[in-house]
Amino acid sequence: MADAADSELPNAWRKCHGWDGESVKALANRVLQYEPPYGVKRARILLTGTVGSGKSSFFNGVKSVFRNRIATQAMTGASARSLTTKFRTYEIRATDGTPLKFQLCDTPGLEDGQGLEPVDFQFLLDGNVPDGFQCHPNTRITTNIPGFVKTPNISNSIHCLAFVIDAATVSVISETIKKKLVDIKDLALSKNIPCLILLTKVDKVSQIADVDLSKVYLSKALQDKVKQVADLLGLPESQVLLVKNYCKEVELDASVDVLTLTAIQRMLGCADDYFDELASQQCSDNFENVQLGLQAI
Ligand SMILES: Nc1nc2c(ncn2[C@@H]2O[C@H](COP(=O)(O)OP(=O)(O)OP(=O)(O)O)[C@@H](O)[C@H]2O)c(=O)[nH]1
Ligand SMILES: [Mg+2]
Repeated sequence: MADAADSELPNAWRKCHGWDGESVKALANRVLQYEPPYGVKRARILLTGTVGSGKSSFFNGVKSVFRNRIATQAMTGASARSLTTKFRTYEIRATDGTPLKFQLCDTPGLEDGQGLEPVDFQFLLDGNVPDGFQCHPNTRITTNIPGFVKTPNISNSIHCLAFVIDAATVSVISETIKKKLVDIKDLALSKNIPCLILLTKVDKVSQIADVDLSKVYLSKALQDKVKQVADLLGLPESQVLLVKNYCKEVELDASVDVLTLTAIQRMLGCADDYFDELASQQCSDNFENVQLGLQAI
């Protein structure tokens, strides 16, 4: 049940091509056909954000679309501390078992005074951290962690960073967490890694979206939340994508899938921009001084 007041606008504040099963199929097909450019094997997207914002649920939602059933592979739930404690890289497969050309990397939620710090993201973004790495609340990621990937290449590194933010709690994010988020964003941008925001739990802040998810872009409350979270992180509103994760549903829902797939599509577009930028740098630098050479795939 949404708790904030909401009102329905006469016109949508963002375009959407449709909310039915056909729209899901069209969007899913585009994602199924996605191939990264320059012969890169796959795009890698890192999910970070506050505790309980829906990072693991988002991966489950993406898997659900392509498995045609509600998936619960990543553990999810409400807890004061991060439920996810490991760095996990998830592959998504089509119904015939073919792996899609992107991976989602899940991380523990950012906490006040403990947990992951911006400095850890240096290694997470560069691809030094192995899948399954157990994060410890008060220990930094260093070159001494077990399985540290010493010479990561483009297959290990991150090509798009998604901040997963709970729309219902964005107003009460502490200054410490806000600083962590902004520092992580600045670090990613310094590496030319594009950043997006997934604004989750839209059903909790908009009565309109709660009753009919296909009306998300008519919700005044959500339009305001998008502005608020874009300001919080210093990113353009166009980089904020609305998400409603599966939490109580037992069947797939086309509107949920449309939002999930729209977010994935934007992430893949961002990853392609990253590859384009890297390729153009390689040309201008004459293949020198580029840490992650595309030719190293
Ligand atoms: N109503 C609603 N609940 C959601 C949504 N997304 C996630 N949840 C619920 O929020 C809780 C936390 O979700 P998780 O996916 O575990 O969040 P997380 O970011 O992975 O959390 P940590 O790993 O603990 O940092 C779960 O109870 C989910 O069912 C959403 O879009 N709407
Ligand atoms: Mg989690």
